[in-house]
Amino acid sequence: MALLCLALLVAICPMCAGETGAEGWLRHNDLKTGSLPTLVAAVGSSNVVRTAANELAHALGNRPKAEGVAAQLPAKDAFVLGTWKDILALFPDLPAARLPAGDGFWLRTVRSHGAKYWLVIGRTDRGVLYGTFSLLARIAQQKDVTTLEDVQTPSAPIRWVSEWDNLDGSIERGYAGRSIFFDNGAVRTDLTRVAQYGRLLASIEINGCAINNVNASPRIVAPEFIPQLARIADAFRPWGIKLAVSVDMSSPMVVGGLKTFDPLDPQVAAWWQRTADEIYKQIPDFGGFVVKADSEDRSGPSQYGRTASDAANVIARALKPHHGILMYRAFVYNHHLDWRDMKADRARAAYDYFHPLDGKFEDNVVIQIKYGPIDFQVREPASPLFGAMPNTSQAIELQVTQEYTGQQRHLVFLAPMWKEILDFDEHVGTAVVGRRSSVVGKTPVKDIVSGKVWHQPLGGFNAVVNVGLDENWLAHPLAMANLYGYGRLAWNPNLSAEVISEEWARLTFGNNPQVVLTISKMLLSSWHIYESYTGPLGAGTLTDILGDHYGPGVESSERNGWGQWHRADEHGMGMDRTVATGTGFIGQYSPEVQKKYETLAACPDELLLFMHHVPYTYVLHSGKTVIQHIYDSHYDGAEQAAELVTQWQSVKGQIDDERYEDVLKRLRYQAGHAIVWRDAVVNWFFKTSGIRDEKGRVQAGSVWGQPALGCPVERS
Ligand code: GCV
Repeated sequence: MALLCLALLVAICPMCAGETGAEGWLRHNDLKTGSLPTLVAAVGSSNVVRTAANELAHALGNRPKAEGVAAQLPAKDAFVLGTWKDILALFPDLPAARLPAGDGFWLRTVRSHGAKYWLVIGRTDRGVLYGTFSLLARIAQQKDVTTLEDVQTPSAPIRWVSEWDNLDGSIERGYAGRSIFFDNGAVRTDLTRVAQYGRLLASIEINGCAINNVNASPRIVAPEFIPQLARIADAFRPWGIKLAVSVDMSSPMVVGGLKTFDPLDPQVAAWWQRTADEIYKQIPDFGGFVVKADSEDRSGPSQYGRTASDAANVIARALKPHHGILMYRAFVYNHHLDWRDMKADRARAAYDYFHPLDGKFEDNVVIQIKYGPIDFQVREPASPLFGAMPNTSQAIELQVTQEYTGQQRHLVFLAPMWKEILDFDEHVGTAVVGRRSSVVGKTPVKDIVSGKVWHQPLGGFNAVVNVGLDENWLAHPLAMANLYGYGRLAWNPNLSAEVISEEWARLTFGNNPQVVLTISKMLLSSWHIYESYTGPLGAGTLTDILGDHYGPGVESSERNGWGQWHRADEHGMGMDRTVATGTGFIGQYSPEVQKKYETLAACPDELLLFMHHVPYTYVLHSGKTVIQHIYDSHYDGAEQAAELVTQWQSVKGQIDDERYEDVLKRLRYQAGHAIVWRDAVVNWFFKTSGIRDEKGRVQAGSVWGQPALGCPVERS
């Protein structure tokens, strides 16, 4: 039995000076280790378990004093880390029934041979690593770990992140510097940051990373590129992260030199098989592929009259012998819609394309569905597609990179929004016809994507993160709460946003109660604040959708084929998506959900304009008219954005100056930009509707605070 022992040299690290944010939530500098053992024993020969032991030793002891292989368990208090089969050999009395499934872990304290042991047990070596990070997080939050008995099982097998990095080193929708993976058409020589990213990801139980843009360069799977990918896989491997890549459907032509990429052509199938075989030869633990096809000018099966299942299956069959998976994105829509057609609706697209294909996919295909039917907006309903594919594995796609939500220049903590989506009950328990129609009870999105509702073999989560070379990964120090929150929810979607924000604040800024309270409060209010000064009542973000998706651009959604319409004109606003008179989108939901959205009386205010077109004078459940809500929410939102600055100022001197000043600067900018948003939106609606603000703040004839050339005609 291999048993590696690391003895700790416990050094106390006071609040570290010069905080850069590079360590994220893994700073390990507020640990009270007095009553804990000073020995870490790693059992077995797994490199991942060794990684876990080293992490624990470095975190608790700053650096281990000595390393050595022992023949047997030392007869003194120790942390003992290992997989079940190795630990059972040392502790045969452990009850096997407690062992968690999947990558789960079991933390348990036991007494034996006159010593006390803190056992970290995984069914897999990943489980040992996750258990170790969980134990460390408890110690860092100053929780009592003198007695442990905790078993945790992940919600779903797929807990991935995606990076939209291009081979030239740029990142699509990335806001924190250039790629950590690529530069100048090749994989970087120095992959130190990749290994560090692997550590961060492992600490939140992420087990896969797709490293390149879904608008993929076919070169990513070219024979000369595969050895470069293998270097990235090597950097991730100690952290249990599987490498994945996004592939372009036309690769068999562009890279393989074939005359076609028709998924039903045997030569195409053979090319995918050869390519997969070669990848697995060099990267035996490769995770699989992500595919974006027939979307936003990407090539796809429709070019040959084939379906998404034809396309997915030809690649999935090539991966299957190697246990690889194919994540096929449901983000397929026509961006040349006719905006004059009141029945046209981009929101319908994913369901219309994929629902008829349910049950036609290989069992290693996972349909990756964006949380809402449009595109990462500040407020969308949960996609109806989650409730419509009982015979297909699914994953939810979230966005940590804040494309439409302030691009890491605005503080927007997204866990509360993700919670609403994950908890949303699709009510498909009894509505589904087919071989899995027996499901009863609640069917929230989180239980559908985990595979629980319809007993799917696969399923889970994939979030677009887009970390960059910026030392603190995501540019805004507080944006890291989104990456942390994503991992925590993928592991356990039943956690509350409150618990997650508090954990993150403690781990990132220390345990001072006032600091923790202030930061948690700021995080938890930030999504609503951003929504208030940007997009009202489910109408979308009202951002500049034709440019960089940042800053106000109310007009940009209209009169073009992109289908992000809010249909605001001089009379009213909103998309009529009802079954009765609109696009019929609401009919894609189960009857129970339809009841919630189809009538004005039942539709919740926050999604009103997503589901209905109403006059500006329509009175909301809140008692306000739509137009007054737009005015009030934008003024309130901008005011609250300014209050974020004041709240942050209350932690001055209680955290390090570096991060304090960095965040302060960003919050001040946000408060200013919130005013820009407010004025642009309220003036546009005043000018368009001619209805005055009952509080008199929106000035007739004034746009951007300047007298306008043409004054709107005021109506009341
Ligand atoms: C990678 C949105 C983004 C695109 C992105 C696309 C997608 O439209 O603006 O940059 O492309 O979504 O998710 O594929």
